[in-house]
Amino acid sequence: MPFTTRGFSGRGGQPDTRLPPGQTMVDKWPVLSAGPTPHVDTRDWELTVQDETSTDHRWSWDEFLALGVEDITVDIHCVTHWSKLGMSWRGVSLDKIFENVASERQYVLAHSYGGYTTNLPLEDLLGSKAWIATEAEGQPLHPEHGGPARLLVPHLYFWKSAKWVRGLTMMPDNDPGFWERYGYHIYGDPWKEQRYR
Ligand SMILES: Nc1nc2c(c(=O)[nH]1)N[C@H]1C(S)=C(S)[C@@H](COP(=O)(O)O)O[C@H]1N2
Ligand SMILES: [Mo]
Repeated sequence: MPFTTRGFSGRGGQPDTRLPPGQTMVDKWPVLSAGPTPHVDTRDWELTVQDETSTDHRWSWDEFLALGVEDITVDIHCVTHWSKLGMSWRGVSLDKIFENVASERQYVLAHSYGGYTTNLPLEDLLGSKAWIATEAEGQPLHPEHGGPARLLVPHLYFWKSAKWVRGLTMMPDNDPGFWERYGYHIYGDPWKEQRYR
């Protein structure tokens, strides 16, 4: 058994019932990046949401933090079979971001500094299920882990949690992002083992 009997403070009960099929627990936090780590200064950082209007929604770093940060404890599951349970994070809920966005479009393409993209249904970003995280385990997010800010969508495989996020584009269709075009599952539910197509 890969589990230990230490306490876990996150949602959803005991570690064994919190580990999706085919996953193994890790203590160390692996780094998985498809390319080099972009180094983005918070003075230059900007988040944009692009919808069907011609005007983008934009937040500077300070404007973004002023939306309100919250602390959450969640489990994360990587498609390469590791899970890290009970991670503490700080970030801005996507509900706050989308409060001021009125779009008819039901899908989102998240894009990152460095060019990475991933697609998600809008409803998976709303309802206190997803954040743009700025801290993990009590520390500002290390650049390798997506600092200064990354998407955090813990109920889907971790490739959906775009590191170095810089924008969200509203899409009428569920167009695939970077890994999805290479054969990763279009949705990526770890409890249904939606790893590859
Ligand atoms: N911008 C960007 N985001 C990314 C990736 C990437 O290569 N680039 N990799 C994804 C994958 S496959 C995983 S498992 C997680 C890894 O995050 P970590 O390096 O903080 O563990 O980031 C996801 N987000
Ligand atoms: Mo991954």
